Amino acid sequence: MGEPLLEAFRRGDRRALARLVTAIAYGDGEAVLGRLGPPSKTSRVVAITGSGGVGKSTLVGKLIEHIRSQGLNVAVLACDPRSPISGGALLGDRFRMPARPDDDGVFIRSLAAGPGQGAVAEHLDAMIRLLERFGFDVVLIETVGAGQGDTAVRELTDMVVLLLQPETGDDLQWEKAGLLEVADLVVIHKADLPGAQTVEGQVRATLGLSSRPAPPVLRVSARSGEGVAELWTAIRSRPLRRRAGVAEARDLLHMVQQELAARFDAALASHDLGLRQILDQWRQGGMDRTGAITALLRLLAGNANAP
Ligand SMILES: Nc1nc2c(ncn2[C@@H]2O[C@H](COP(=O)(O)OP(=O)(O)O)[C@@H](O)[C@H]2O)c(=O)[nH]1
Ligand SMILES: [Mg+2]
Repeated sequence: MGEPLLEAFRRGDRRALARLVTAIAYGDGEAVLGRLGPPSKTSRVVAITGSGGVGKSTLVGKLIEHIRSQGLNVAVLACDPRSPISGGALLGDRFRMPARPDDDGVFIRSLAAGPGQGAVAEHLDAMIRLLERFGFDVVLIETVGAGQGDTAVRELTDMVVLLLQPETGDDLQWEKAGLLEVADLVVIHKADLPGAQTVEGQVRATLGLSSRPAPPVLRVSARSGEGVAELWTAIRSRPLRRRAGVAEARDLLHMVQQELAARFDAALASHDLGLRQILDQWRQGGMDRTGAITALLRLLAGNANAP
């Protein structure tokens, strides 16, 4: 990753940001974070989760408008590219330009979530930290609440907002109970539809059975705008959960990995005797995995004046 690109990013160049997000999506960009240094401010990272069709994208669109009206910048990572963010006057649909392409306070990226959902979560972590370094006040993650992935999303974000909607069939009640476990805030969405009150009652009853303190339950409609401001107030009033230290430690690890790779290359290029001995032993089966790793780490640690 070239230094000019990083310089442009530090200057706040959005094309540089877009390129770095792409690099991270392809798994090439994680090392960049260490070189960018620690973030100058902390973003509020919020997952908007719920099954397909519950209105996540539409609500995210509304939230963007509301957050912008508060004078805050917002980035969105949509992990469900099948349903593009289309809500609100601010944004067009996936194939149109946003209604205000000049608005530098909004950044939206759809992430292609193939069958390998795990990889998405992996890079999501790096992307969130990149967006934080760019200086966004708020980072919204739109994601389908699909069981396993939920815990990963929970760890990466400050809070998980779970969307439920009226007219959910009885067969989904169990699934709902599982999803409720990870929710920091429950939104009964599409509150303009009949049945919202019934679902709210069911949700509160289920939450009442749990031993942990019940998360707030809010009724919201992206369509009518009801409850959007209240939702943002509820989101904003929660303490940030992510532990910044963990992310910084990972950046440090990436820096160490890069340094080791550089020293390894230098040792190879200079036909380093120690390296050759290790490689010979390893090849001939004279060293087990742990032994070889330890020997190589010792050697590279000692080559301190390499680049
Ligand atoms: N009645 C009603 N429909 C909504 C509301 N929000 C979204 N929808 C509709 O629900 C459908 C799915 O919305 P979308 O945002 O794509 O859901 P996602 O798959 O969760 O991202 C669309 O047809 C929306 O127009 C709402 O507040 N009320
Ligand atoms: Mg969607």
